[in-house]
Amino acid sequence: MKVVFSARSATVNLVLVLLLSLFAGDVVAHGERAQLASMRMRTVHWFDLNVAPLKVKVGDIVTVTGKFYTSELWPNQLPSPEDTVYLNIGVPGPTFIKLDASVNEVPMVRSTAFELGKVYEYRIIMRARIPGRYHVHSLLNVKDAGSLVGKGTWVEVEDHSGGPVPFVNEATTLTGETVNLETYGLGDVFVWHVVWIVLGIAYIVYWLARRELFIPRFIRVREMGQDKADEILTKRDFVVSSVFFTLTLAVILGGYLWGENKYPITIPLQTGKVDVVGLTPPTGELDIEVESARYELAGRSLMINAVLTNRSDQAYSIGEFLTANIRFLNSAISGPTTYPEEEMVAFDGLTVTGDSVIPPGASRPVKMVASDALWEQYRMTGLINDPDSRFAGLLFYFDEDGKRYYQEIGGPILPTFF
Ligand SMILES: [Cu+2]
Repeated sequence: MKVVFSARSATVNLVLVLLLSLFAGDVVAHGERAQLASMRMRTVHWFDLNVAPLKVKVGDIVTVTGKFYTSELWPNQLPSPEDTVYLNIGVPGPTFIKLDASVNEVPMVRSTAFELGKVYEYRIIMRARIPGRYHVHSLLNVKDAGSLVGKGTWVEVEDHSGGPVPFVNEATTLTGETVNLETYGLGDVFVWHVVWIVLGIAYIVYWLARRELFIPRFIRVREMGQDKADEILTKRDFVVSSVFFTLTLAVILGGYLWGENKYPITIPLQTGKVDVVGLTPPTGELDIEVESARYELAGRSLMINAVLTNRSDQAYSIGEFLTANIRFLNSAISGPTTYPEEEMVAFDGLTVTGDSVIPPGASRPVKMVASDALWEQYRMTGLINDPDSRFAGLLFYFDEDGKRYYQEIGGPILPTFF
């Protein structure tokens, strides 16, 4: 095959790319749509998310709170948070400073492990650092599985002009020294980078001057045979290489001694895990047995047939189904539960056929339909490509006093194409 590069084809390609860019929408998603539908549905159910305040100046505090439930239908092929997991915030770059975090009121500066099927309440306190408009996500970094993100909330950060005090990012070390974290040790970082880059370049320059770089030598060795490879090494090559080798070892040792001398008191990065106990979800006394579930591609809806048995002495009303960060609300039941900035909410997304209210002592077959264009918008249609077609989500229901209960429901799912 012959590849021709001509000015004409380059122009045509350029025009094509420019034309394509006309059809591209705004890029505002940060992987929240790209992740596999099954991964979003069956890993972490984030809820009650709140980010406040939404408009701040550099140096101001922003608090992120929320809860999540670790799915009992966690995909088999995905490493589980029962091993190692770290709670963090997903924003583009170091735009905030994470000051404090807690999970179920346990300080969470390090990694931890989460049991499946439990509820965790978290709080992250951070300080705005760089002006801009950011989609702030809560996220869990699960070891070997990657980041699992909650939904985003836009936060606007203005520069601190007009603020009461200039922005400072200082910390007091254990030895009582106050350091500026924006610049601390930065000079040393630059110096050491330069030292190594210079050494590396000098080595390459020597071989450039020899007019024989790596690939020609490699080819020559292959032609001569491995056993004669030593012949292409001159005495000068040997001496220069030895000097570089010795120099490298000397710089490593020198750097170590210099570091010990400049920073005599250090403690290693702490890697131990924090223990936290998960909470049991408030299920009330409602048994839910999922009989079947279907995903209707054309109708962008998930249909769940279940038998609901109320063993309490109160009536329960089905108010919400939450999956993949999308909230499907039953407008007949759920009151003003969301805060206005919340994204991915289908206010009329959940319908319950029959009756949304299960009287005390009753056992009823119920058909729940979670339907909205959000399925399409958030690329949940990829569900049909899953080799392990199952769904999961949280079902929220309320007793007569308006108290909220919830539990996870899930099971196999069948797609329908008409
Ligand atoms: Cu985002």
